[in-house]
Amino acid sequence: MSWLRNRSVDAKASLFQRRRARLSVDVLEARAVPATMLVNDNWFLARDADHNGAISAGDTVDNRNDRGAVRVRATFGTNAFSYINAAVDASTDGDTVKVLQGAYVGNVTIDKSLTVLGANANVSAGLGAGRRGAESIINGAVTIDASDVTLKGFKIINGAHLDNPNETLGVWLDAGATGVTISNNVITGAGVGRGILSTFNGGNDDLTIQGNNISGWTTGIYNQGNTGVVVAFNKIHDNTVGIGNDSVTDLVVRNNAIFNNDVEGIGLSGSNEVTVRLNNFSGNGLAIHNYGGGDTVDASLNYWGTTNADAIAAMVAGDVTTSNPLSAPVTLTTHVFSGSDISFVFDTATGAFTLFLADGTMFSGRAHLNRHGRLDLHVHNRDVRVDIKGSIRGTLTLDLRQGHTRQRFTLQDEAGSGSSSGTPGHHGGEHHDDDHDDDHDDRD
Ligand SMILES: [Ca+2]
Ligand SMILES: [Ca+2]
Repeated sequence: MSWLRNRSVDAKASLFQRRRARLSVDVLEARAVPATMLVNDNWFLARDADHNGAISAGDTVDNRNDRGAVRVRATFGTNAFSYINAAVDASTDGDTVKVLQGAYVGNVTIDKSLTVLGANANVSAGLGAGRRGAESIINGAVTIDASDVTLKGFKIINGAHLDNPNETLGVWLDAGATGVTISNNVITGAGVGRGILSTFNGGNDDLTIQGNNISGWTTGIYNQGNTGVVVAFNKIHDNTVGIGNDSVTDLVVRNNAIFNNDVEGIGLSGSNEVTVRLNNFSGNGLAIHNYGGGDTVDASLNYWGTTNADAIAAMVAGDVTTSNPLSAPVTLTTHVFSGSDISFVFDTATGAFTLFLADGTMFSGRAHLNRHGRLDLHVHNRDVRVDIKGSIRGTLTLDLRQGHTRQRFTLQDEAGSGSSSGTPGHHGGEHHDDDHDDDHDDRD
């Protein structure tokens, strides 16, 4: 009896296992490996499958017509296309569209969660730009009409007039597109329109604009009604307004070069939780204009070309605090550590530091960073002695002695907030460290 029962149980178990096995196969099939689609403007016909003498679906094509490019080979109509929109049509969420060097005329619409890469995807065009190779040039407007889209490494010129927002645009974020990253692009207008426009009250939250060179627009970047916007490591210049912000919440503008914008570098109205830090401002009508209706803008720790308080005050309008102006321009490797009104600005490449104490005392000089990323710094003048110890990759401790009083502060690396994924094309590697905390969270 027991044998029978056991056999019966075993039979059920094995049937169950078979079902499970089949189920798990189904799951694997549903989790298709993300595909990569290639786009080129000048494919070479390597094998003419249908012998029609022209590039057609099913033919093998390669990119030997692109001088100096790494050779790729693909099947036309399957994973090789001549138009970006055709590659998007053939893709599913999570896929990558790689657009090879060349000229692409006409508007592009990205309506799936895709990573869309131009030829310079890994080379910054912004602050501390790398050496860019031949570009993937889009002459027209790019509409992003899906969440979690990455648009990276293009040269977008002129833009185009789009009927729906009734604007000339380089990149338009359609309503509801969240988690979008626009990085390492050159976005150049012909003097009108917006380089990057979010939809007013369109919920374009968690937007990252990083490593771009944006010029030649009425407004370089126009954020409208979104929450969680990071604008970092860009060059934003020669626009009427560099960055316009209406009703934006949680905006970080950091490590940008913002220059020669006719009316203002940054304009804000009705915007809250705004931090403008570690930027270089020069030659703008106004550097920052807060038109009101929102919080005071925290614009401490920027480089204004001067540390003269009156001269800096003349560069801003509205409620803007401009404390602790930097005495040297921000570079790609400038970090700021802060805690309890104390700020320590340090350039990992040059060792230049400036230390701002809460009472207005300021020290500057050079410090040695050892190859393990540890800093051990002693600063003193007649009245004050400061010892800073710790890792440049996260936390520093600061001991401050003034006469008989002694205080200890913990300073956090501010760059951990959002400016990660960095600075592709940069070899210093410091900004990868900024990812550390996020990576740790992912593992948890
Ligand atoms: Ca053919
Ligand atoms: Ca090409």
